Amino acid sequence: MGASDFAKLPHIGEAVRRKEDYRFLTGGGQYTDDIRLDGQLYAAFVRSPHGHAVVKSIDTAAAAAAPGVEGVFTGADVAADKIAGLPCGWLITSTDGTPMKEPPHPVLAQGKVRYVGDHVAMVVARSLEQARNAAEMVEVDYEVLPVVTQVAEAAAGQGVALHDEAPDNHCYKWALGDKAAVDAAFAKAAHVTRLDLVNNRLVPNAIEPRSAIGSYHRATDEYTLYVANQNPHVERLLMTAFVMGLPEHKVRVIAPDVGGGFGSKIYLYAEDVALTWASRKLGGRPVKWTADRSESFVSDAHGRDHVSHAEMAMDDQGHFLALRVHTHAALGAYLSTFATAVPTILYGTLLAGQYKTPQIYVEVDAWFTNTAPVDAYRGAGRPEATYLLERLVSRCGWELGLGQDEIRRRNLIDKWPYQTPVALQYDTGDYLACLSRAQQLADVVGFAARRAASEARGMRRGMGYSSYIEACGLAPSNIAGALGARAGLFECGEVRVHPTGSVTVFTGSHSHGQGHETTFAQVVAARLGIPVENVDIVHGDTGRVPFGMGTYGSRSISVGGAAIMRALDKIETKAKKIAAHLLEASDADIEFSGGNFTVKGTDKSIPFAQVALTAYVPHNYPLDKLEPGLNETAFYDPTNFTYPAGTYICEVEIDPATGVTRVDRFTAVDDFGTIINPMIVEGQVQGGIAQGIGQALLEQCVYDPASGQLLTASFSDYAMPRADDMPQLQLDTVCTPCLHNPLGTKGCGEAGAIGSPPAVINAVLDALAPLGVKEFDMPATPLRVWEAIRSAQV
Ligand code: MCN
Repeated sequence: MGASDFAKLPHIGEAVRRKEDYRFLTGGGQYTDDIRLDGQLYAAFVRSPHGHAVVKSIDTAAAAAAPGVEGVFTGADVAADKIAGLPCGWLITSTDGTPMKEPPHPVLAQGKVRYVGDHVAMVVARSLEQARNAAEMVEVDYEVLPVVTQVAEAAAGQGVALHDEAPDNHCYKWALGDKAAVDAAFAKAAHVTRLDLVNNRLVPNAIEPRSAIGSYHRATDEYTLYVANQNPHVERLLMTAFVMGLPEHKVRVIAPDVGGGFGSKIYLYAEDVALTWASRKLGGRPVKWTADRSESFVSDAHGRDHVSHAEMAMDDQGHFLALRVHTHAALGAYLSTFATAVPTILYGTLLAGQYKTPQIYVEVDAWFTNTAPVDAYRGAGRPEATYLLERLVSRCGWELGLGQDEIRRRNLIDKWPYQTPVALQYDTGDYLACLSRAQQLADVVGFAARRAASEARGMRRGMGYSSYIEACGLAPSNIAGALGARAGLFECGEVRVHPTGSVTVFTGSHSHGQGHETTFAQVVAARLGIPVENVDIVHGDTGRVPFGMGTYGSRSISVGGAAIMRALDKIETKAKKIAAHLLEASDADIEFSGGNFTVKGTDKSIPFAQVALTAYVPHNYPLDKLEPGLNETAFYDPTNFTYPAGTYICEVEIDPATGVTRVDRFTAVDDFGTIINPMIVEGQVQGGIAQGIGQALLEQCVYDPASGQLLTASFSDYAMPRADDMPQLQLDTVCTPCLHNPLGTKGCGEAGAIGSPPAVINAVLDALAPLGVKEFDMPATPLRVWEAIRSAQV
């Protein structure tokens, strides 16, 4: 079935209420911490209080003798059992052809700690309180070392070396694009716009903190790991093949209900390995750990943390000739699972944005710093690219005396497919339609009057644009492999039709807030012509789902959903053969529509449920030609990314006396191709914009540069966006269906977080321009805005 026929099916585009919400709203969800296994023990981790130190000795005697303690484990125990370090999933090759520096990432510290929160020891006891009390008794003798926490300092060289393997803390230098062509274009430019900017470090802060239970079964020599994770099959693969040296089939990873991830739960974390390993050491008793919020702040992978310089060369009409970018990216103390791909493949390739910039050259230096590891956080590389480009484009307009819309209009791509100079080929889109619709919805025409009204009240008002593009559904495996991926990027789906015609789908995608139980059921119900209630979705269990690559990069509907569509094709093909037999017609004459199999040109017809029953009660059945049963599995490896795009327009009002910035209006017009469930998509966009506004106005993860202490380690110091920080959003969509997947969908899960920060900051700059403010870095807290106004006036 083609994407255009698919879009016309019933249930597609319908705001079906979320099937999973009954469970969640009535307290029936089962999160990892809700699970209580027989004889379950509790772990507490001893974490480094220092940003950088030699571990001279660890005395575990008092802890081991404390009440209820069943085991105390250190790096020495892990090493004695030959548990390897955590692997990095993406190999980046430096411009000089050398591989990135890949220092060991131990499960428990081996002689040194490298950030506040680094794992030093694990105490396991009969109760959580006993484990925590005993953890306090572990005596660690540290020799404190100097730290380097800021990426700019790391780049400048501070004489602090985190790893012997990278004495200058440099992990790699990566580049993309034709440098000579870019230099030549700059040489003949009529105007060059330059910009320095910082992309602030963020802490993901999912509602459910990380949690895991490791459990070893002596009788079968098998392990089960329950874990709040977005990616159970990959977690299992990495843990078995790379870290513990176990056969994969001996380990089952279950990621049950998960309360948000936003990227922070894609990875294999040290705790997951330590718990699984410790359960065996303790005779098979399960070992549980759940992070408290402070622990999450110091130990979850953080996001962003870039320092960049960008330059745009233009002709005298404001047409872009070339873009040149240099970025310093922080990786933190160790390489997290996808850390190296974020500031490279997921960043540099997005720098064309929506524009016909003929030449682009980007260079990225990535550095180890004495901080928590940095990895994907909602958008992963694409928000950093969009922030840089959209800030730069608005500035180009301001410098040339062109409006933010005009500079964009002059440069927008208007023909597809479009090959960018940074490797991607956009399949389809209509960027101008998004921009025009956003302007209409945002009432751009009325802005001048609103600005005048604000000024009459002593306030400043500004409008900011951002026309983002992103690449979702990481693809295809062979190209990703050539770019350094150490895993495939397909997805797997199994469709099991039961004898009564109801269906269970097993998907390798994982839903942790995105509503897959509803939207995937809509896809299946639409294809089979059955009610949405008759379809159940199973995810997050390597013991039940054949295989999977998990959920990140807004890939689930476009890759996971496409795998299910492939399995449905196979179901339809087989079901037609069964129907042909029942209807005494040839296979080729059977049509399937609206849940009925019909002989072409006749009224002879039977329903899907009858075919399903026949498949399992094969009395009148072509047993000589066809196996009984109706159960099909498919793998789908996309041929390209999907490219959602849109224009966001933000209007802020600023009180110049206090620096308080309020987002007054926010308009988002997105193109997600065919939309399965507009209500869920709207929720995704709202959530993403809330996180983007959080980054732009409030959130900033700060390490003390002198001591390496995390200064923003709780919600008192790290401001998350709240309901009253959010304006009423004006949302709409434009639809150009994706051309290379069978649903026509493009991902929507990250768009809001990608498109919104530059819209907000461009609005702040627009508001403050009359006061002389030209530079501004996120977040626009009252103090920073007030200081910017004051320093512009001296
Ligand atoms: N959808 C649709 N029509 C489309 C596109 C998507 O109906 N054209 C639906 C999908 O079927 C799915 C939802 O929208 O139910 C999101 O789909 P998709 O864009 O494929 O994204 P994923 O499901 O792969 O989710 C991942 C994405 C990412 S990368 C982050 S980070 C993120 C996000 O989703 N983390 C989230 N949204 C989140 N939402 C919640 N509540 N919690 C998180 O941790």
